[in-house]
Parts: sequence; C-alpha cells; structure tokens
Amino acid sequence: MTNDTKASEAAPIITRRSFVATTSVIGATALSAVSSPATEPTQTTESNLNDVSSEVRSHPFLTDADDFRDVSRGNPKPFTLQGEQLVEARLTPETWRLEIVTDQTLSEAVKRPAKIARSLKIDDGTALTFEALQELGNEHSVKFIKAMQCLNIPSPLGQGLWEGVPLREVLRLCGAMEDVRRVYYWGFHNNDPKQMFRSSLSYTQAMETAPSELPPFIAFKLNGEPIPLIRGGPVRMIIPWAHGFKSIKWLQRIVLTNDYRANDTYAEQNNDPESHLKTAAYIDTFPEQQPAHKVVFVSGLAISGLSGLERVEYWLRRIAPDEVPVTDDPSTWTNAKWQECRLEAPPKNWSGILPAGVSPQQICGFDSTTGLPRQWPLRYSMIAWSAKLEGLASGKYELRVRAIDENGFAQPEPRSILKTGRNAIEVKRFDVQ
Ligand SMILES: Nc1nc2c(c(=O)[nH]1)N[C@H]1C(S)=C(S)[C@@H](COP(=O)(O)O)O[C@H]1N2
Ligand SMILES: [Mo]
Repeated sequence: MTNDTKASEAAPIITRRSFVATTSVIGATALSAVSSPATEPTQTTESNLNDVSSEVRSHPFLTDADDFRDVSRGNPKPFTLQGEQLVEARLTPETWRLEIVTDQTLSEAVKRPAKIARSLKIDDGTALTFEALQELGNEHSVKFIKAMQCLNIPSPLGQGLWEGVPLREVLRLCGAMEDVRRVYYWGFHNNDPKQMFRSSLSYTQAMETAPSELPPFIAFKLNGEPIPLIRGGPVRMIIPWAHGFKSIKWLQRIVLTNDYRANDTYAEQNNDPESHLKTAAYIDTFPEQQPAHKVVFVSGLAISGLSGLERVEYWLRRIAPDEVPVTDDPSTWTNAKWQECRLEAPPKNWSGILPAGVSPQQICGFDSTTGLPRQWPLRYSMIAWSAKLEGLASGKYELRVRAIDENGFAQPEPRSILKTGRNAIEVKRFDVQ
C-alpha cells in the first residue's frame, strides 16, 4: 500500500463536538484542559454523536511551547535564571555564542587528535552569534514537525514545529577537517562539569543527509516564535529521528573529536544512544467510572517512529469478577481480539495549524509543490487516534491500545529492550455501572 492511499483512507478523528455532545466521555478531562480551536458544545442528540466529519482534535496538533512536559537537569535549572544571570550565562539572543573546537585528548582509541581549519571561540571573538546563525538560516532553513519524547518516559512530551540551520552548514564554517569521527555537543550547565548533559552524532550523521531525509539542525524557532528559555532557547539542537536526549537545550558548545565512541550522558545511563523514536500508541487519561450502555469515546496519541505507522488497534476486555487482570505476557496477546481505531486524517487546511507565514511546502516531509504530506503520519510526528466503545454492560474493563508499524510488527515488538525506548502497551482499567 502506498502512503498516499493510506492517507486518503484514514478516517477522520472523533470531534470535540461529538466528545462534548456525549454524556459519557473518556478523555474529556484531558480534552477540556487543552487549547484546541473552540467549538461550543451543541445539544446532545443521537445524530451528533455520530458526527465525526469536522476536524477538531482532542490534542492541538502543535503543542504550545509552555505546555511540553519538561525534562531538564541542572541546579538551578537554566530556565529559572533571570536578568544579569541570563546575560552571564549567555542565554539571551544578544549574548548567546556557539563555540566549535576540537578534542585534543589522546587515548587507546584516539591516536591522532581531530584537526579543523578554523575553530569558533569566544576568546578570540570568532564564536558564532545568534545574528550570524539567523543569517545562515535565511540561506539554509530547515523546518520540521517533531514529536518530542523521552526514551525513559512512557508518554510523549509534546509536538513542535522547529526551525533552524542544518548542523552541516554550521560545521562548514570550520573549513577542512581531518581525523574527525564524531561530533560532541552540550549546553549551558551552570559552569559545573557535574551538571553537563552531553550528546553526540557520528560525523556522517552530522554532515550527510540522504535526499528527502532529515538533517540534524541547530534550531532558533519553535512554532514560529523564538525558542523560549523553558524549551532550551535561545538555541537548541534538534535531532529529528531521536528521542529527546539528543536534542540538547541551551546549546553552546560543539567539540569535534577523533573518538569514535558516543559520549552521550544517556549512554552512560544504560540507554541505547543510537535508538530512534519508536512507533507506539498512548491512551489519554479518562475517568475510571463510566455509565453502562452509553457510547464511550476513547482517544490518545500515536507516534510514527522509524518503522512508520500502519494502524492503531484497541483491545477491550471485560474482567469477570473472580478474574485477575492479565499481565503483559505472550499468551495474552495471542488470545486478544484487537479492533482498529480511527486515525486522524491529514488536515485539509494547514493554515489554521501552522504559524502565520509558514506554509506546508516549506516543511520537511511535505511535497514542496503540492504541500501535501509525503506520508501520513509524518515520520517522527504524532497524531490522534480514537475509538467508540458501544453498549458496555456493567462490570470491570481493561482497555489496551497498540500501534502496528509498516513492517507489520505490533507494539511492543520489535523492541523488547526498554532502554532503546520505553513503550510497553498501555492499559487503562475502568468500571462501568
Ligand atoms: N541541556 C539539556 N538538554 C536536554 C536535557 C537536559 O537535561 N539538559 N534533557 C534532554 C532530555 S532527556 C529530553 S527527553 C528532552 C526533553 O525536552 P523538553 O524539556 O523540551 O520536553 O530534552 C533533552 N535536552
Ligand atoms: Mo529524556
């Protein structure tokens, strides 16, 4: 099946209108808390229960910069600095500088140190300024919609439209290189080595991008605005394919090294430093008490990871009074009866979703002529799914939701190793009375 067919076959997501029209609404708590385009509740009638035609999501497509779940270290956390402290930390657009230097450490693994024709340093006034970065951005811009997710947190943190300059264009400023095998980078850490949160890429990942593929980039805008301090501004690294730990906030230093080993802080904590975002589904929180014999809508998010997203399925299981809830073992999955969920279709009109002045044609993953997404969901983004549970009798229930990737692998396959990305199948338990 081509991606185009899939996009056109995707059913529309259940609407806010139908959500609010229902007496029994799973996900309503989460729903009312988000800032989606306002649609006023209409009267509760049978007909609008089935109205799934308009395109209002249970989550905004782009998460407000302040609404991401925050994962950051530091004491004090860099985003709590103010006034003169920010100036000293070089975390204002005027004071921000990016240094690019070489690693001169020799070891068993490194016989010759990295060499570059030109370093960018604060000392001699050659470090890259915010203005120079933006100028590079005028020439070599990259825009990308990314689901931010932590390898170790089992729910997405948010989704943003990030804009910046491909890392390769910035590294080009250093001229000829010799004996560079890896790119190390980190951000402001209160000048305390113990607080450093580092990440890395191979030289190839940094410098070469296959046609239509996604380059690592140095971002200075989020959702059309300057990146706020809380999200790692003024300048943040964005690694489109990776979990959050590669997307270093408050970026200030790049070190080119001849060491072939990843130095990621996450690698030191038993995580796979080369893992890509996983294809997986997540369930919105919902009330644990539901009325019997009413229509119950459930919803959530699905991330399209490296292996793409084919569909999302749910399994609703009624638990007999004497039964113990099942565990996540293979026999459970063999006997389960999975049913397909609706997936949010590509928006027909992106202008209400994207920031003013940004057209889909400019964004990676969209056709530059038609402005249509080349695949849906866009790779490394997330969309909403929904399902309608009907006529539930009183009792205890378990709802499980899983994603199937484009290789036909069902979550949690093929990654039983949680340290490449936590994404066990989610289960929610609720009572119907
Ligand atoms: N400088 C710095 N960058 C960082 C981190 C950090 O602690 N310090 N945490 C990383 C991790 S583990 C994640 S999951 C993401 C979270 O991004 P967010 O806070 O914007 O949601 O930021 C990454 N970048
Ligand atoms: Mo993370």
